[in-house]
Amino acid sequence: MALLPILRYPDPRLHTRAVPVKVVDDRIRQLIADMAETMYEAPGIGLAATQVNVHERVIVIDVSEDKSELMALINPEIIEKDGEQTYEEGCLSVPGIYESVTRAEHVRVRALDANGQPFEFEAEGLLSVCVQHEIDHLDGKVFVEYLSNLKLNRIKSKLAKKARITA
Ligand code: QAP
Ligand code: CO
Repeated sequence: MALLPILRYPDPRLHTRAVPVKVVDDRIRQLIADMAETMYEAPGIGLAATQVNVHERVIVIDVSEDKSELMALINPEIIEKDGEQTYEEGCLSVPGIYESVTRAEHVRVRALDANGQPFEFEAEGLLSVCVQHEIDHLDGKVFVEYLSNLKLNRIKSKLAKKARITA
C-alpha cells in the first residue's frame, strides 16, 4: 500500500482524458488499493486515477458514514440519467473550495469490478453526485469548470495565494 500524491488544480495534467483499462490485473488492483488508502487518509469520499496522475479509467468511492463501503469502478459509464439536483461539491484537487453544481439526480452506471466482472447499479443523492464528479475527472474536467468565469477566476487567485503561503 502507498499514499499517492494528489495533483492540485490548476495542474494541466488534470485535463488529461483517461484511457480505458484493457486488462484488470494485479497492477490495477494495486492502483485501487493505493487510491483507496489515499482517499481515506485525505479524508475524501471519491478519487479518480487522473488526480494521482494515472490516466486510466479507474475511480474509488466510499460515501458511507463509517468508511466501510469501498466501491472501485473500472471503465465506468453512465448509461441512463434523469432529473436534476444541486449539491455543494468539493474536491481533493481543489482543497478548501466548495461550490454548488447542478447535475443529474439519478444515474444508472455500468462498470467493471476489481476482478474485471461487469456490473451495474443505480445511484441517487450523494453517490450519484460523486460518480458524476469522478467520471468528469476521467474526462479531464474539474467541478470548478462548471462555474462562471468570474467565480473560476476568484478561485484561481485564492488557490495561487494559498500556494504562495504553503510553498
Ligand atoms: C467529490 O470530494 C465529491 O476541499 C469527492 O479541504 C464532493 O472527497 C462528490 C476534500 C462532493 C460529491 C460531493 C475536499 C477534503 C474532499 C477539500 C472529496 C478538503 C478536504 C473532497
Ligand atoms: Co474531484
